[in-house]
Amino acid sequence: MQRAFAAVLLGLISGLSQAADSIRVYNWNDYIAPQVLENFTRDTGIEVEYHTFASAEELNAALESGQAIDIAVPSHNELPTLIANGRIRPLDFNLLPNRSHLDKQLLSKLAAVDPQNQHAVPYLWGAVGLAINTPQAEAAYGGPLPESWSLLFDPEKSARLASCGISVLDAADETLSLLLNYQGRSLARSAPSRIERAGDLLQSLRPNLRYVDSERYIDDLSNGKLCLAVAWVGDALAAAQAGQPVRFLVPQEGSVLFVDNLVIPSSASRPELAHRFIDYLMQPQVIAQVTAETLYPNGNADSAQFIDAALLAQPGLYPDQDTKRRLYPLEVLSDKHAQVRDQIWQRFRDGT
Ligand code: SPD
Repeated sequence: MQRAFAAVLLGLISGLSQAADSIRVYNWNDYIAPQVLENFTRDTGIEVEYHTFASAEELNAALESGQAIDIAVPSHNELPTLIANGRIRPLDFNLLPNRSHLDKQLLSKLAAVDPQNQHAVPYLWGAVGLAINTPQAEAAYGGPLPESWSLLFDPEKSARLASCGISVLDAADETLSLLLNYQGRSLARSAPSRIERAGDLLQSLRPNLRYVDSERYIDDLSNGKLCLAVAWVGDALAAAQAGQPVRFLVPQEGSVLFVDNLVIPSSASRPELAHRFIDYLMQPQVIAQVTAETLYPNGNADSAQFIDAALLAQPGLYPDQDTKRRLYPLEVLSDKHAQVRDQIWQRFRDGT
């Protein structure tokens, strides 16, 4: 698959310890233009040992593993905990002249989770929604589909779609937040007992789901093997680009928005080279290339001129005003809420 140039290394062979000028990068799967990494090495002489992860949990495990990581890409809601636990370093703005291209409004919103934007640079962002293979889903459902999360969260409705394949992201924050929002509540402000009841509902949906996974669904959507998937926007648009009749829907009840950020972990062994990597990605024409490849919007105010007009106008990529009104940022959870979330999620994801 063109987008999924899979995990692991670019430029270095596996097992080789970090060379004189090399950095180790941990990014989400399908979240880079491979050409950009090659160009970075060509232009700077810095090799990139590139790893991917598919869930926030995997990233946290890597950050806690003790290995040196020079660049990581956590979502905005993870930043307060990473900062409080000393897992990421303050950035040196003097080494980041291309920060001037970043969207100021986005930076001011991010300052709520990263005071004065000291630790994080917005990379890509986007909405969560439903990726729907309309012909398959309507055939299984028996008619037109409501533009609603009930397609998933109402057990009777999702049972009707089970035969053509439903998947859910391995993303506890997103899924629980969406379910509570569908129920008219907020995950961060709900009592643990209510979240546990939401967990029971999730568990009751399990027989209707093919799997809980954030990587496999990209290929399956693109090959017509799923008719309904909870999706991050770019992954859904990739299926449409692959020629499937897949649309990306932000349901009427609303949905969550995430901002993923470039950060330098405390474990970094080459922080100065990590700054060069971040600054390289902040060049408008470079991040435009990443958006074109991944189909995720970026946080760079000057990049639009480098993005093909047809792509910019593609429905869903940059949400329109009406859709924006229905989006709310992924919530930051207290330790207590995070604990309840983890218990519910493990049971749900593993189907136990
Ligand atoms: N293909 C993976 C894209 C990752 C999108 N961001 C995930 C945000 C999780 N909170």
